[in-house]
Amino acid sequence: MLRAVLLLLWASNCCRGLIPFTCTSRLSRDSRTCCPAWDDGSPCGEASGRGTCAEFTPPPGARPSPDFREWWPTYFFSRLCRCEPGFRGVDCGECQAGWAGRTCETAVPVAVRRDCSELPAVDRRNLVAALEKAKTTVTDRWSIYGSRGVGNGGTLTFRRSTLYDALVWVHYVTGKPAPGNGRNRPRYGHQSIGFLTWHRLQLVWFEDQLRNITGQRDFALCVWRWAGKPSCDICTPDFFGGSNHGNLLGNFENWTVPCDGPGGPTPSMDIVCPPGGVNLIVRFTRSPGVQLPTVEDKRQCLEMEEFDTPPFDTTSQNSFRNTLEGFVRPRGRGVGMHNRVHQYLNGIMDNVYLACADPIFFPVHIAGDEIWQIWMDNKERKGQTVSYPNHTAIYEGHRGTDYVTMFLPLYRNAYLLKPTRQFGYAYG
Ligand SMILES: [Cu+2]
Repeated sequence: MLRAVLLLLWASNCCRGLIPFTCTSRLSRDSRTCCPAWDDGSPCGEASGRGTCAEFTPPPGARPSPDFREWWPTYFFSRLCRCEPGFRGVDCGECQAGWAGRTCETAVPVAVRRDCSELPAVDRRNLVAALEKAKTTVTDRWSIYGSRGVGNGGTLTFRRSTLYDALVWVHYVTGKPAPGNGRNRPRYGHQSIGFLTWHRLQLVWFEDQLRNITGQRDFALCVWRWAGKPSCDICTPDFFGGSNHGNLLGNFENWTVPCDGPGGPTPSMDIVCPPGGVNLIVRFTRSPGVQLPTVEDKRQCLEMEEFDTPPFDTTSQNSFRNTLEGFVRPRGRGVGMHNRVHQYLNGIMDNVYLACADPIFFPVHIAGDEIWQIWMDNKERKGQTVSYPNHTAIYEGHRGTDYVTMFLPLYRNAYLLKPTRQFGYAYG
């Protein structure tokens, strides 16, 4: 009995990295190859023209790093599937978004992210049930990197986890500062130009996995359009959880926070994911201390001319990305937009490492993604093309040519500027 409990404690808490389960066998790890066979028996479906097993290496001159996040994904793999147009997935076994069928020949409608506040009760229940399933289902698709700290190149260990906790882990480890000591050195996925692309991929990836575990091909999360709201109207016991003297009430009130043991939510990369999250550590709160961003805040944000500006960090001025992320507020004091919503919701949502342990993270970020899409549409209407800046000041992991850190299949930051329909969703 004790042994079983200890095993459970260890299995659910020890350290975690998001790697396809099929690629964590000794064979593929030692060969540093992640080119699983598709249905036709050939790696990456090569015999059916779906993809090829291709070489991925750090750029010429890049120093090898003990930090597994740097030059993603080359710490783990030097060969992965590169899919032909129309196909995607770790083994090129899936169709490009918007297409289905064995040879991806049938067009299918994209999923629609609707307004959370107007979602009918039946759809609310369906959405909550999908999140609950993700929180409790141990994924057979993904495993979590389980070696302690950085620089353990020879002994890579992997663990299983629930789908939701795997995603929390990815955000957690991405939220730790990037290697190096440069001025204002950003975290991966935050505080710099890759903020929007990283989170777009996170949302796309998660919705994709939710479709997979629920079997609902058109499943989408919803958008909580927070700008201009007087309060959180979806923070109710029957939706994203109400407030009960600083704790969560109703849905998700029993959810745990992985990786939040001693030293977990700190910049240290030595601690990969300390124990925590086994007990019912209720750390979600809904205790607003600030106002949500206003309609005027959103208008000013959409007015920004440039996608991002040097030095591409939290000090960037006249930058759409930095204004939307919320480090600057054009005509107001303090933090703005996205950062302000995190502050407003408080609790674990105000913790850069573990914010997405609280499922309200997703509708909050989806609203940011929609504002980005509106900004892109406005640009297009004016006949202006937006391209991902190419500048020497941009840090590793945030450059247009870098693969978005910690996600497989691989996407380059610059690719994520494409219209959302290319990624299988639209706003409604
Ligand atoms: Cu956020």
